[in-house]
Amino acid sequence: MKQIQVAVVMGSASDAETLEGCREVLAELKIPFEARVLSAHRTPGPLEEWLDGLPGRGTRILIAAAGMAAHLAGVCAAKVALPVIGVPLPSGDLKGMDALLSTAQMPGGVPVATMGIGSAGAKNAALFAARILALSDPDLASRLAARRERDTARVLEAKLPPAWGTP
Ligand code: RP5
Repeated sequence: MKQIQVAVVMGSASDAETLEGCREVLAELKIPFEARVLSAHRTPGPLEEWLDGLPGRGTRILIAAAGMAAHLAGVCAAKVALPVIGVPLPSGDLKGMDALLSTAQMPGGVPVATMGIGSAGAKNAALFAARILALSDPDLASRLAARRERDTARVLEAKLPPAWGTP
C-alpha cells in the first residue's frame, strides 16, 4: 500500500479550489500526500473508516479543511492521535467566521492547530506540515529553506509602479 506522510481531507469537492495552494506546496516540496473528500456531517462512517487506515500507511500529519459549521478537523483530532492542522474555509453566508470558530475552539485535550481562513490558511497548513516533517528530514529541510529564499527574493525584487518614485 502507498505510504503517505500528509493526508488532506476536505468537506466537499467545492473546497478543492481554495485548497489549491496547499496542494501546490506539498507537491513542490515532494511530500507524499493523498487527498480525500469526506465530511464529518455527510459521511461520518466513511470518514471514520479512512481515518482508521491512516496510521498504518505511514501518515504523520493530517490537514482537515471545511467550511460552515466545520467539525471536520475536530472530529479527526478526536479519532486519531496524529497532529491535525485545521483550515477554516469561507463558504456560506458567514464567509468562514463560522468555520474559524468551529475549528479553533476545541475543548481541552483534543488539539487542532488552526490556520487562517481560506487560501492563505490552506497554503500555510502545507508549510506548517512541512516544517514539522523537516525536523526529522534534512532533505526536506533543504527544499523548504530553498523555497523560503525564493519567497524572500520575490518580495525584495518586487517593483512598485513609477508613481511611487525610486528608493
Ligand atoms: C462544508 O460545507 C464543506 O467543507 C464546504 O465548505 C461547505 C459547502 O459544501 P457544499 O454544499 O458545496 O458541498 O461541509
